[in-house]
Amino acid sequence: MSKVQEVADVVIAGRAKLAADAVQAALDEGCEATDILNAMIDAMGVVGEKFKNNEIFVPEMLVAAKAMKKGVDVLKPHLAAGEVGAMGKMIIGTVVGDLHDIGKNLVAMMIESAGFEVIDLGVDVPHERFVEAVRTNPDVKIVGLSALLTTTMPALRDAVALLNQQDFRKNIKIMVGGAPITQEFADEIGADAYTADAASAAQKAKELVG
Ligand code: B1M
Repeated sequence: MSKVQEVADVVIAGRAKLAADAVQAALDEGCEATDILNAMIDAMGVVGEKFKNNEIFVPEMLVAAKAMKKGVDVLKPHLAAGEVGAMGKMIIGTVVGDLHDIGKNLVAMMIESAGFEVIDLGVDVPHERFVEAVRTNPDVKIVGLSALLTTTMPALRDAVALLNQQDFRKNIKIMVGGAPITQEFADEIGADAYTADAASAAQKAKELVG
């Protein structure tokens, strides 16, 4: 079995204690960091399918997420490249009611490696916190909002609506993403940009401030 496949299996099985070693072994064998990352993202897709089919439940999803995080910690230095802060500041968070943070963390990591200073507000972020964060960081250029549940799409809409009402709106760009989000939805709610994955989020962030 390939070392990359072993990483995927460790994540699917939620074996958090083995994840760091499995990723390190794949790197030592010369596997590309992005291939290892993509294998872990695909593994979370498998976990999601199993959950949907009632083969596993929330605790198993949770340990898979923990395993992925341990793996990403090892990968991070191999993925990050840019000079932190050179491109400006970005605020990012997962909207209120939503606890999913792996995708948001990957987006933050890739955007940081594209040269931005990232202020991460975490998960379950009330709309007003996004506004407050811009007020305390008036030099912020981009606000990124993540939503992973169809049930938190309305929260994303409301958070963007609140940001759109602010006097500082003309100074910031709003970027949205997450599995249920589409370009059409982003346009409908008045966001400036949507991207489907972390790598294109970093690319888009550079375009938005360029
Ligand atoms: Co939850 N969960 N979960 N979950 N979970 C999903 C999302 C689900 C699709 C699983 C399924 O049913 N197949 C489903 C949602 C269904 C729906 O909305 N239609 C679901 C559900 C139902 C739930 C609960 C309601 C379960 C329950 O309690 N009964 C519950 C909700 C809790 C809450 O948030 N209030 C819940 C809980 C959890 C855990 C806490 C156990 C755990 C999260 C742990 C954590 O994040 N720390 C969890 C997990 C792990 C998942 C799955 C399996 C994996 C999510 C993930 O990390 N994916 C997920 C199934 C799946 O995704 N297939 C599932 C990997 C990650 C890299 O991808 O987050 O999509 P993703 O991020 C991508 C892109 O979306 C994009 O770039 C990222 C990187 O490429 N992106 C952006 C994300 N944000 C962006 C922002 C941008 C741009 C791009 O700009 C700002």
